[in-house]
Amino acid sequence: MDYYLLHELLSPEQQLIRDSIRGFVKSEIIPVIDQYAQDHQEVPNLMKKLGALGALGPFIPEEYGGAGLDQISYGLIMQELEFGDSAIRSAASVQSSLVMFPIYTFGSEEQKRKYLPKLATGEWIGSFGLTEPNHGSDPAGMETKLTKDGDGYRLSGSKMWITNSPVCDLAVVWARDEEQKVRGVIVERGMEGFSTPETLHKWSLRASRTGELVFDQVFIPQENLLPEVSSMKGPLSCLNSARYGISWGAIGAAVDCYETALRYAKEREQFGKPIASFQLQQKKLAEMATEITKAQLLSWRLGQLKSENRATPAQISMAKRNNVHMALQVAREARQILGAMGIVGDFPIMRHMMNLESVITYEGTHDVHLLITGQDITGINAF
Ligand code: TGC
Ligand code: FAD
Repeated sequence: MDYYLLHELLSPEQQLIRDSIRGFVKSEIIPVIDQYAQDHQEVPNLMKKLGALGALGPFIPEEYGGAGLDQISYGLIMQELEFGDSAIRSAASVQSSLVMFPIYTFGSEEQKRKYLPKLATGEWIGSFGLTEPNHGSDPAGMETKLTKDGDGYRLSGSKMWITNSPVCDLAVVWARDEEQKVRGVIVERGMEGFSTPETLHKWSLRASRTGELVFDQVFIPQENLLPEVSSMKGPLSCLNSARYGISWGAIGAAVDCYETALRYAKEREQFGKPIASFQLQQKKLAEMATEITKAQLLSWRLGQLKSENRATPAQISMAKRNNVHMALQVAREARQILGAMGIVGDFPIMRHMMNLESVITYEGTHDVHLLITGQDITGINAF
C-alpha cells in the first residue's frame, strides 16, 4: 500500500530495514499469531528474536548496544511489526521508548552500561510503570511514594495495566519523593516486596502479557535512581517517543486490514459479480486507501522533524490520535467487507480491531490527545 510512492522518500538503508522486518513478520509472526492470540499467549522467545533483528532500541547509539538508527527507521520498524500484530509492536516499543530511552536519556553512565546492552539483545525484558489504579489520564496525581531510607529509598504503591509486567526482569517506575518531585527508579525482579500479578481475560492484545507492579516497601539502592530527571517531563518525554512509534505502527495494522479486504472483495462474488464491483464497497476501499495515505505522509513528516529534534509533543499527539483512529475505522470497515468471514481468525481483521481498542486508549486516550491539540492551538488548558 504505497499510493503516493512514499518509498521514494526513504533512503536505501531505510528500505532495507523495512524489508528485513517485513520478512521476519511474514515468516515468523503471521503464520502463528492467530493461534497465540486465541490462546492468550505471547510468541515464544519474541524479545530475543526482536533483539537479533536490531528492533530493540534502534535509535540508541551502538556503544550501548543499540543500532544508532534515525527516527524514520524506528517508525518503519514499528509499522512492519504492527502489520503482524499490535502486541509485537508493543513489545518492541515499550522496550525501546519506555525502558531504554529513559535509561539512556536520564540514567548514569553505570546504569547505561549495565542495562542497555542486555535490553538491546532481549536478554532482559523491561516494563514501564506510570499508570496507577486511581491515575490513568492524570499521571501527575500518582500516589506511589519514594521515601529516603539510609543509603537508598523505600518504594511503596502500585502500578496497573503494565505491558510485560508479568515477564519483566526490570521496571522503570515513576514515583513522588518526599519533596513531591517525580523521580524514576529501576526496580529489578527479585527485590524484596516487588510482585507483578497478571491481568487476565483481556479481549485485546491477547498475544501480550499485561499486569500490575506492586511495591511493598521495596528497598531501592541509590544507584537505581535515574539521576538526571526530577519532574513529569521525565515520563512524558518517554511517551513522546512511544507515541511517535505508535503513529507508524497503526499504519501497519491498517494496511493489513485494507489489503485483506481488497483481496477478499475481488474474489468474493454475490449477485453474480465480485463484491468489489459494487459502488458501496468501492467507497469503503477508496476511503481506506485515502486515509492510510494521509497517515503515511503525517508520520513520515513527523519522523523528519523528530530526526531533526524539532517535533513538538503536540505534533506527536496529533499523529498518534489521527493514525490510531484511522486504523480502527479501517479495521471496522474492512471487517464489514468480509461479512461473516470477518469475525474468524482465518483473517487478521478482528484481531487487529480488538488490539486497536487498546492502542486508542493507551499512551494517552483519543480524548486526551484532542485536548493536547486544543491546548496547543488555543493556549487554553482544558484539563
Ligand atoms: P502539564 O502540567 O501540562 O505538564 C507538566 C510538565 O511536563 C511538561 N510536558 C511534557 N514534557 C515532555 N513531553 C510531553 N509530552 C509533555 N507534556 C507536558 C510540561 O511542559 C510541564 O513542564 P514544567 O517544566 O512546566 O513543569 O501536565 P499535566 O499533569 O496537566 O498532564 C498533561 C497530560 C494530560 C497531557 C499528560 O499527563 C498526559 O499525557 N496524560 C496521558 C497519560 C498517558 O499517556 N499515559 C501513558 C502511560 S504508558 C502507556 O500507556 C504504555 S502502553 C505501551 C504499549 O504497550 O505499547
Ligand atoms: P481514564 O483516565 O480513567 O479515562 C477514562 C475515560 O475518561 C477516557 O475515555 C478518557 O479519554 C476520559 N477522560 C479522562 N480525563 C479526561 C478529560 N480531562 N477530559 C475529557 N475526557 C477525559 N500504562 C503504563 O504506565 N505502562 C504500560 O506499559 C501500559 N500498558 C498498557 C497496556 C494496555 C493493554 C492498556 C489497555 C493500557 C496500558 N497502560 C499502560 C495504561 C494506559 O496508559 C491507560 O489506560 C490510559 O492512559 C488511560 O487511563 P485509564 O485507563 O485510567 O482511563
